[in-house]
Amino acid sequence: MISEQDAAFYRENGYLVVRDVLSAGQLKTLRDAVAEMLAGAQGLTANSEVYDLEDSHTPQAPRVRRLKLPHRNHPAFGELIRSSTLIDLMRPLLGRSIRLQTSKLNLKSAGYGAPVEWHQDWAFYPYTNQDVLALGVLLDDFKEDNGAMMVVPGSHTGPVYDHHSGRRFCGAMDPAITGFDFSKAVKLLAPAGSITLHHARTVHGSAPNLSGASRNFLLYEAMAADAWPLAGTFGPFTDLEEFNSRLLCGESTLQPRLEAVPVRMPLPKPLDPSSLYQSQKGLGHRYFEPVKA
Ligand SMILES: O=C(O)CCC(=O)C(=O)O
Repeated sequence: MISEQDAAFYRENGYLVVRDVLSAGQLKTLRDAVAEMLAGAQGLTANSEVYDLEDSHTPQAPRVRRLKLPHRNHPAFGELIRSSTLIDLMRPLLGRSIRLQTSKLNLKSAGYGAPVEWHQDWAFYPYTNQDVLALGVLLDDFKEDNGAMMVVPGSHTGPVYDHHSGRRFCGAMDPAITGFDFSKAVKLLAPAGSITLHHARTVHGSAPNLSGASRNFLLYEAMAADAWPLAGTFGPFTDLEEFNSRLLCGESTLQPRLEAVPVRMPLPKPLDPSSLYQSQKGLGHRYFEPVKA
């Protein structure tokens, strides 16, 4: 459980780092699961339902930048998000009824792992209320030079910034257009096994991994169960049974809680909406330079 002080820090700053949550044994299980999933990328010629590939990927020398939907594609990740360890961390921030939206595992490989341009998750998925967050599990140490995630404290209380380029949603904030001051960002440096929580409106991003070791980061997106999606959950909302199957604790409701929160719709869709990295290629001016292969 986190303390009342931790919850107050999260409410004020829009993020929280909880150090050393997972045991060495739990970390090993998760790292083994990553290795097991990665073995399936050998021979791939294009992105798939499970693998998001670096631009420099070849079938003989696989380079994966994201494992998609790890909670559905390996039991270790599905079990972790339903464990009381993670649920107890989220309850003080989201209330007693929590739903999972989705999960992803960003693999920043040594020397080239792809950057993630500045963005607010809320720009991708606005909800009827803003009790929405991402919980991140550090599978490796987050260090100065390995592309640790950075957040801008307090930005969750500001506007929802334009994430469009050429009038099309690209899932990234153009530094030249938004004029946003990224110098106030802080790097979330912590050992493997620590957990980060960031509010859906918090501005965040990360540089490429220039270090000699991997920086793997498992992310779950979760929200209060009475928050209903305004822009679907990566596709139109069609299936109540599926929606309710993602309840992690507490009760589902047919009465969304409405808050007066700023919203911009993530439309029209990116030309290639299959991945965050592909969508962000539409950005007019990049902040982080990817490493050339
Ligand atoms: O992996 C990272 O450093 C950033 C993750 C993120 O913001 C995302 O995947 O939406």
